[in-house]
Amino acid sequence: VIPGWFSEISPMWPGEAHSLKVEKMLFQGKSEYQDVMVFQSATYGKVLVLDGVIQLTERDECAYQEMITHLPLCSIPNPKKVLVVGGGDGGVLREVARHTSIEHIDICEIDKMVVDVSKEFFPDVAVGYDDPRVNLHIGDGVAFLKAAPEGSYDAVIVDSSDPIGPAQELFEKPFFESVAKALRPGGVVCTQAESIWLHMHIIQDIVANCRQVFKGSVNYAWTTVPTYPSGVIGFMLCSTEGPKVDFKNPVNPIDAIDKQSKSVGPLKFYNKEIHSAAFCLPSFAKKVIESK
Ligand code: AAT
Repeated sequence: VIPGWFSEISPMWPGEAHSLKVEKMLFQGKSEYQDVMVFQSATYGKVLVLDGVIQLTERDECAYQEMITHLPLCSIPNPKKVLVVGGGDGGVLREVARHTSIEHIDICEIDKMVVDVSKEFFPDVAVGYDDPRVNLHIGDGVAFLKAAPEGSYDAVIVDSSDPIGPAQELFEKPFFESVAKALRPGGVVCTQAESIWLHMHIIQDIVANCRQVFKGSVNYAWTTVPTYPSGVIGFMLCSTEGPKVDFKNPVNPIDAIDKQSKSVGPLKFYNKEIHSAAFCLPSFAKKVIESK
């Protein structure tokens, strides 16, 4: 550990630790679920850390939040009702709200401290909460989905932390089964699905489970996020039985919508070329994912 630097150390990426220079510590607290920390970094703006793991930095959060949101929402026509699981910082809400077709947004975040801290330190991210279509539920996403009415959502976005700690069950088959039940026929889910460089074994399990649960299409996409472990992160994109969803060829282009989103500024990362490119996998990953 280097004095004055934050190093992200975890058994989920043994033998390596990405470090950021700390300019100023802004918040350190302990919620019912996890350690919560915010610091000003020298080169990535403010950083939100939960249990020692970076959740977002101001500089690169766009890459993650835009992709996890628009990959699913641009893949279906006219999304109206969306559920976000996790995502307490509000960044995914900000992105969902760009879609003018959306009528109702539920968010189920387990930790109220994440919401409060984000509103205090990350106003450009937590701006997502300002949209009147947003309904915040504080609670466990697993329980929320079990109780959700059947067939009610067009899309579910699972913006979850890593599977050590409160998010563990969000990576397991029973959770995917309740997601599938809560979606309408031909509805879509996009879940945070870790790194092809570090977590091929986890990805393999997620893919195997999703192929059993989701009877439409099952795809893996990925993006670059410099402050996430190994610099990349992936998403599992699946659809339920019903109208076919071709994730690689978006049917709901964001270009027109983007020009309208004056309050939050234009998209910084997502575009239609990067949407399709996100599904191109390196050979080693393709071999494992497509054989599952
Ligand atoms: N958008 C920032 C990126 C995140 S945030 C993940 C959120 O999921 C956290 O706010 C956490 O409190 C919440 N969470 C964890 N478990 C649950 C649960 N069971 N139900 C509801 N919300 C939950 C993800 C960063 C990925 C990091 C990659 N290394």
